[in-house]
Amino acid sequence: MGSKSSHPMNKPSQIGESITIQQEQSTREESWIILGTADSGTSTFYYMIERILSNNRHYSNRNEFNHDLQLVCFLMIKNLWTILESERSRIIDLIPKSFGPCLENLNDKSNIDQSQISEFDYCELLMYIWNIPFFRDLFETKWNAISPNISENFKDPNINYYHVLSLLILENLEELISRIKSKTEFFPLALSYEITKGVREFRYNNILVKNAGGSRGQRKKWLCCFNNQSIAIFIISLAELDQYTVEDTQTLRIQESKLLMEELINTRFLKTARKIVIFTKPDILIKKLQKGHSIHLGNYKMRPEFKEIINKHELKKVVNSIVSHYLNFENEIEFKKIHSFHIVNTTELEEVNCVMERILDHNSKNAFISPCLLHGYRKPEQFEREMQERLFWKCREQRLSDIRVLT
Ligand SMILES: Nc1nc2c(ncn2[C@@H]2O[C@H](COP(=O)(O)OP(=O)(O)O)[C@@H](O)[C@H]2O)c(=O)[nH]1
Ligand SMILES: [Mg+2]
Repeated sequence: MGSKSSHPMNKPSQIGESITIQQEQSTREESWIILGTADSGTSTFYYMIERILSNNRHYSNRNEFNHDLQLVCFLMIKNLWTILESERSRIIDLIPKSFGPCLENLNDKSNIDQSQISEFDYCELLMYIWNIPFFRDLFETKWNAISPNISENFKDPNINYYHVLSLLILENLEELISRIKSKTEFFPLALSYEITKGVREFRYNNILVKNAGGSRGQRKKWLCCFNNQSIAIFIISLAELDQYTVEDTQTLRIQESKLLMEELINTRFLKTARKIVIFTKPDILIKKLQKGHSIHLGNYKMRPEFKEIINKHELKKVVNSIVSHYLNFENEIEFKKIHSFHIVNTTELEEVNCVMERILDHNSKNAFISPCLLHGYRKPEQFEREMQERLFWKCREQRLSDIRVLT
């Protein structure tokens, strides 16, 4: 299965054969495996494609959404408490007494019963904390200082590896707030952090999809699920440019993912699998570049797929150099082992859907490029934030005129 000679498209074509090909493709057993280093976005991609393939694209009721929202807000605050450390009590002093029961569950040692989560209003509490005047500056300062090398900052033996990993949920704190404010449907669990241990799978008709945990310890279990894979999806975070691995404080994530990716494209166990590379977190990459991060991975020829990418903060150049760093475009033999690549914000169902359509169309090599990278594209809340920022700078520069608009 999956070998080139057995592919129906390789047979000489005959009139009337196209229908047979389609039928053959839709009933043929397929096995997909989703792999990546820890925090690359594999669980999120798996979660989204499970929703898409099982036609579960919307919450069936408000309670189900509320449960997931409260859970993610709870996890955000719990992890916030860890990074705020001594500043935590300063915040707690400002929280109204009515949030008392919520706060009790956030004690270091308490563990909340997930079935009861909807009885608490962690969403309201998170919004309250977010609106405390000094909170955002405090959070930004702390987060910028610790997030590049997160395990170096938490060497305390009482905080284990998985706890440190889950702190990375805070990367999406601002995004969660903006989605709550937008009052439109979204999937809170896609912004959450789930630790995958071992291999899990779901089946949809003839497709079996597997996801394996990506931390160093978990990777030992990968080989046992490599047999007869028709598609191997390798996930890489575009936002890892300034980060060190959670497993050790010396290795850059970008180096580790590159080595792993080379091993995977060359392993004989995946020789016949269609290999697809998916770059995640383009939205976080943009935020990092806005904050002044930079990266130089070498001079690569600009890929034609990237011509529509906006070039603010050198985004086009940065995306091109990260993608080229991984896909080794200068080495044609290696490059040919990769079927196609896509850039997707995995937390957006519609974007994952576009990628899925391309994966399901066995002949498509057309790269999906997340609209957040493209010229002229802005989500409404992004636009609002940008406008507020502009207004702020105009006020700072005292460039506001005294003209009043009469309505
Ligand atoms: N903003 C944003 N966050 C993402 C994206 N992909 C994954 N994440 C977040 O990154 C974190 C790690 O993702 P996860 O799927 O658990 O990574 P895994 O360790 O590879 O399974 C989670 O908090 C996700 O919500 C993305 O494209 N954009
Ligand atoms: Mg995972």
